[in-house]
Amino acid sequence: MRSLFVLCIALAAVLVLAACGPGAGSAPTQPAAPKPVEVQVTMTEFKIEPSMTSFQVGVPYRFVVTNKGTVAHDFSITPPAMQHGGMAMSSDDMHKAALAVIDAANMPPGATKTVDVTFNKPVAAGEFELACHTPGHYEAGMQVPITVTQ
Ligand SMILES: [Cu+2]
Repeated sequence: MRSLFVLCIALAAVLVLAACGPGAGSAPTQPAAPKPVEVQVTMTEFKIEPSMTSFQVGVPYRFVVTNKGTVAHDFSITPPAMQHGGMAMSSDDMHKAALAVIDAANMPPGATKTVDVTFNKPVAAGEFELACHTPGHYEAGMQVPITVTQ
């Protein structure tokens, strides 16, 4: 008699588990990733013209960079070159310090490239800039300071 009781309990447990098993209820859906804010950036000889230069920490941005010039340009978000001993940064240094880079090889005249950036800390005026480090271009004026606020 007692073993029958145990069997009944076991059966009931199996039925409850089956009810909660796969197929019972749908999996929670993933929240959609926030849509990045688009920042249009136009590059020419020898100017960088961004649609904005003030950004916010934690907001995803998509830099849409178009080369409207007649030679290749590169795009980076880097500390000002003058902070590196007064000389233009080498390509290696530039890559190490950069928050984002699009190489000149990928930006021939007419090309549009995108790079996504989410700033994770505030940036004071003069700490970072949008720049082209193709030899001679930076010095010719291809740099625009940016700020990032909390
Ligand atoms: Cu350039």
